[in-house]
Amino acid sequence: MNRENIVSIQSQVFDGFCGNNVASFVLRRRGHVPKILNTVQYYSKYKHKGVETKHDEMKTILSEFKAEMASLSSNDNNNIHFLTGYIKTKECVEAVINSILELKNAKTKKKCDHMNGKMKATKEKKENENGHTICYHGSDTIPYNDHCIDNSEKYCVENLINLNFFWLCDPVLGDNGKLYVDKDVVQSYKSCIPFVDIITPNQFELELLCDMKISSENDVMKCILFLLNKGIKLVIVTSVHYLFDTDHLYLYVGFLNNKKVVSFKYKIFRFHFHVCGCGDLFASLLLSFILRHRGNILLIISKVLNILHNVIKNSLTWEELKIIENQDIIASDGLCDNLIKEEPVCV
Ligand code: PXL
Repeated sequence: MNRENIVSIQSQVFDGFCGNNVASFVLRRRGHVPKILNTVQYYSKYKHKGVETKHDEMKTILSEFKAEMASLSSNDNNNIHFLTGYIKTKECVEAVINSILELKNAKTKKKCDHMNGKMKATKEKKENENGHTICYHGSDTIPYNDHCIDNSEKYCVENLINLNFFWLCDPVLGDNGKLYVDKDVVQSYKSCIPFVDIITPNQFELELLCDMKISSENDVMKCILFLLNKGIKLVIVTSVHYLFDTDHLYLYVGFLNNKKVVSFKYKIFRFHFHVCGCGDLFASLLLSFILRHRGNILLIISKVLNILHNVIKNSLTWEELKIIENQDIIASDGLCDNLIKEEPVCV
């Protein structure tokens, strides 16, 4: 049986929409059953008053999850997907990283044991049948999906990341030059980069992770290349603004294809809407589309941007994202209106 375990580790607020207040609603409304770990319980995204989950408490919950995953039969395909967002302290980021890595190692080991068991059984069966040994070549590849019929087959998300286990890390650090988390969290994220599968920084977060100021497309490309070289499979820079074009934001996506960097950009109309939570909405939608739609990552990003655009457009007269009121758009396939088309970026 294929079981989906989405673990969303983010903030929770008493009032408003950010972190898990967005992700838990979005994922459930789209038919997932996420496991939710709240890193803080604040009054709101603007008033960081309240309680912070201690790293030991986070470890306790994650250890229980690890034990539960370990107790399951290796015949069951327990897919695990981590979605991480706002984490306030270095100790908590490190507790999360360690748990993700332990689970990943345990899953890899279980899979190997399972394959070895299968190989042994097949070998014995063949020996019994034929009286001699036949070499068995096990396959551990993810099957192609029938969405991959267009000529962008090479951009299929299932070819870029292992859909049985991945970590989508939204490295929530801050925006527009302002940090929301402890300063030393930046270093923790830098050290976990090699273990992340998908990363979704905004411009400020990208600058912090790569120690570089971004003022041109060339700078963005240098950062994307830096992250890909460290081992990240899919880099999505969610919002870059340039002084020469204040009416638009740019989203960049980069990944490796036959060891070459492939990069595309999306030119997005810029609403004058300065409400946090849009990044959280983007990341949770992205996770859902990757799992449910699969196929061409460029099309997935277009659909997610389309939903985001419509939710923001319908929230403009308020000081908050209208998540509940736009639930049908959030649950949709993202195909209404015109999709923003990607443009190739030459590196
Ligand atoms: O949207 C990012 C975010 C998440 N969680 C909390 C925040 C913010 C941004 O301000 O304050 C608590």
